[in-house]
Amino acid sequence: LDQDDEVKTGTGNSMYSGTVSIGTSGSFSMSDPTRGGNNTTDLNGATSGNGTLFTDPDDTWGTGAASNRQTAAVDAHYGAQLTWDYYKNVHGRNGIFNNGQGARSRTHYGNAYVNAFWDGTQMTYGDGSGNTHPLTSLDVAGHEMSHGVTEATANLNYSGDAGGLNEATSDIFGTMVEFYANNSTDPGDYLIGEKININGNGTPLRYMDKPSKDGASKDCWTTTTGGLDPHYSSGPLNHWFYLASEGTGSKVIGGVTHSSTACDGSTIAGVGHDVAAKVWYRTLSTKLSSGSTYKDAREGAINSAIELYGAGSAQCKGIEAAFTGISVPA
Ligand code: ASN
Ligand code: ZN
Ligand code: CA
Repeated sequence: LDQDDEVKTGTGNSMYSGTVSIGTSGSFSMSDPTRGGNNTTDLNGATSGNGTLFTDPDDTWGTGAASNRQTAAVDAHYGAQLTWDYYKNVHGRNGIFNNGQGARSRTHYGNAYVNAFWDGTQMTYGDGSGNTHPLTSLDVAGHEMSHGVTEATANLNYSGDAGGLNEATSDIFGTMVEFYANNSTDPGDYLIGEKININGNGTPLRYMDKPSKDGASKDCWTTTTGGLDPHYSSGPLNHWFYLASEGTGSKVIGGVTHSSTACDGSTIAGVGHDVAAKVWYRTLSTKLSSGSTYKDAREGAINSAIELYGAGSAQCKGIEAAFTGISVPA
């Protein structure tokens, strides 16, 4: 271990998650040797290149305000860290590629860029525009990096039913990273992007309990679902995940009142988000492939639940009932 690779723990003043501990190294770089070398760079408005690795003389980073350019980096680095830890500690996955290799997170992409993306190799975050804050919240980071996990496993297409399964997988694990972080400032809530004010009016980007609340996503699967933009055909699987986890009815989660109903009006008892996520990770990594459909997802998830919990288990019944609850037939 070179002196400059020495493992350090920095203090980050994040925008969305309060004061957090972040993995750093040397004296001091925003590069995390304990997580495959996950590192965070400053594009400083560029739209290409690797950016410049963030460094700091005292290992205390950011101020919590977007005006300090380290702040977005703290959130991005923390998001990569929590996503790494979630996949490692919950699913035994060693990084996005399951090879121990970390990834770069590039911040301050372009000018007033209102998006974030995974490009097959690395994460990139825009600063937002107008009322929209930097796109570096925990659920967005978990969402984008989970596109990498999907690519490295089922490799779901980005069109047809598979496109919706792809997008929903990112929302599911983005939400699970939020639950895993257990951060009181940004609790798990089955909403996507509630922190970044992407619509400028305080509403989130997506709602898993009732996806149609965004005005475009579908709650229930039909034969026309696959023709939609993947961000809308994701609705039924997001709804499945909520129903499988929490069941039908009304409850407050992460300070948000959710109310979910099954498409056929049935009553569903949730089996908890940890079970639903375990089943979905197994489905993604062992049952699905590029052209998979919602029907394949149902069959794969039921088989995964049988393997994990046994046929006839309450978990298996809940997983199956939730697929019926989004109108995916047997
Ligand atoms: N933020 C978007 C997403 O992950 C980027 C894209 O259009 N693929 O869905
Ligand atoms: Zn996405
Ligand atoms: Ca959220």
